[in-house]
Amino acid sequence: MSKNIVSRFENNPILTKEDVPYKVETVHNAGVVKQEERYIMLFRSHLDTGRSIIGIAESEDGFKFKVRPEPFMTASSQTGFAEYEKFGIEDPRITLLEGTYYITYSAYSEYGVRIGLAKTMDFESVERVAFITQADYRNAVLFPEKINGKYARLDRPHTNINPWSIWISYSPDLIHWGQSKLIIKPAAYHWDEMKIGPGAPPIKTDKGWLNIYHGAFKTMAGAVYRLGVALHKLDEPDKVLGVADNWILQPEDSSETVGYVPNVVFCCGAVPEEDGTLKLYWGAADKVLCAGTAVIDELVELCLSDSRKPK
Ligand code: BMA
Repeated sequence: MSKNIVSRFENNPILTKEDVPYKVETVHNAGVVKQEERYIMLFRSHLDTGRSIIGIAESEDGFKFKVRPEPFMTASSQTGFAEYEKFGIEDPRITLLEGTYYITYSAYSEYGVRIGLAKTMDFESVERVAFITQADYRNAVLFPEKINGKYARLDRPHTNINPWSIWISYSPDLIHWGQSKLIIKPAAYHWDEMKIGPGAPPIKTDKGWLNIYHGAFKTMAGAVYRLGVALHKLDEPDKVLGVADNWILQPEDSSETVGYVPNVVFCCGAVPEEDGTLKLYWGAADKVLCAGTAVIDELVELCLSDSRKPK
């Protein structure tokens, strides 16, 4: 059943390096939002140094994107930010929160990887706000509204003791974060046993917050990255109502199984539509960008009916 839960767009990949008017080696992990009637995408590209920058593309239908002539964000030269972004910026996620678009991204430097927060009102200019973690964290996604008077986020810290898991934290101002808790752990000898991390920013549904996350499974030929879903209680998102036992998408098409890093589908964004579907975007094999659709109620149902314990 889970195999067909996501329908791939027939003309995948939707974006490749050939579509980018400046020199890049890849187009992959991307955050996407719908702004009035247009879709805005922020996507990661590797440069030939192996370091990453973030480009911007626009679309009317959510599938056919046109890339703007200049990148949207590159490693900062601003005091306070530059020394932590020297090795590049990766994997942008976008959340519309109180009328502002917030962007979380992974900032790499010799000191490790940490989460940067930036904001824009219009996707014309962008302003860095702060680093919101120390090293080593990746995959931070903001909830699109305050919950019980606080901002909330999911993220994934690194540790050698426990398999890398999904945590929640809260903040009064988006800058200072605390009340952190581990809420979902990889399941032993399962598709996501090696590590998991948040994917798209949480999507509000009647039954809870839908969390589309990635999970990795170690093989003799490297890790296989798949996507899964979990549901969190609306007014208490650290309570996980269910984690779907099976993945919703795995590498199958040749663009997903062969590329820069084989066997990867990696999600940083999904757009809920008024008709109850969502558009899902994933970096395929860390080389190109693919898209598909799913029915939100079906994803929610998987979390509730075919679920396993969160930890
Ligand atoms: C993760 C991140 C992602 C990447 C994935 C597959 O650890 O680095 O940006 O897409 O690995 O290589």
